[in-house]
Amino acid sequence: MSVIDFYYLPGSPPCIFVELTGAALGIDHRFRYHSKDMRRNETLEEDFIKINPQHTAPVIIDEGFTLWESRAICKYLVAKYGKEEHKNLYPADIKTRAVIDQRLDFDLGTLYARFYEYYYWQIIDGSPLSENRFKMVQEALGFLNSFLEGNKFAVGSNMTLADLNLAVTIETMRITDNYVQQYPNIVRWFELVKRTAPKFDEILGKFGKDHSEAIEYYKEATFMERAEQARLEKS
Ligand SMILES: N[C@@H](CCC(=O)N[C@@H](CS)C(=O)NCC(=O)O)C(=O)O
Repeated sequence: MSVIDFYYLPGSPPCIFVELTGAALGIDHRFRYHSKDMRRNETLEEDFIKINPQHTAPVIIDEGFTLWESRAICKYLVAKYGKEEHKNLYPADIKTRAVIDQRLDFDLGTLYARFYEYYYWQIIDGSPLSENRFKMVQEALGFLNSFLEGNKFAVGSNMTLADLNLAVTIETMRITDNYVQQYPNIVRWFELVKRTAPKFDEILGKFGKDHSEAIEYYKEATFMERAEQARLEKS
């Protein structure tokens, strides 16, 4: 049985999406985990930059094939390791697949992107939380709530990669400040994904703990302040 090298960052939403996909495919036991801790600037180390010049996690190396970007990784894992019973995660049907891609792109470019702009900048450079940015998050949540109207899952009646990806974003919002509660379709759907996705509670439980620890760490000094500190120590 071949191993899949999995470079991840504790408390990172895109890494958790890959982990959930691995569990849904029943291949998570193949993952050889390499933790890269941002708090120690480990993503900027030379060995990691050689693997991924963009220095982001997740990254997988599968039989010599290197890939980063969580959505690309998850599609690859389904294509390579999905058995018949896993095909619904990213089915071959062109239209179904196109709508799954739409939802994944919606998360990448709108839902998670807006949450990132709103929430993570306070950790990156100390910017205060902005009312206007929060409104953009609320608008995106409204979009998701409307996509779920009349749909069991994010795309039709089966759980797909779109559900795993979106559920990680929603969980990240839930553990930081639970304004998601105001969107009834999201609440109903999230509970269903939680019950359906293998190892959801176990994986997300660990994620919550790691995420909170990272947030606490950056409360003392922002990411940029710490990066500058590290740069001065090196010079
Ligand atoms: N769009 C990328 C985002 C990856 C990303 O930004 N990862 C962050 C952690 S959440 C990271 O590795 N940051 C460390 C760095 O940029 O050095 C994906 O979905 O994989």
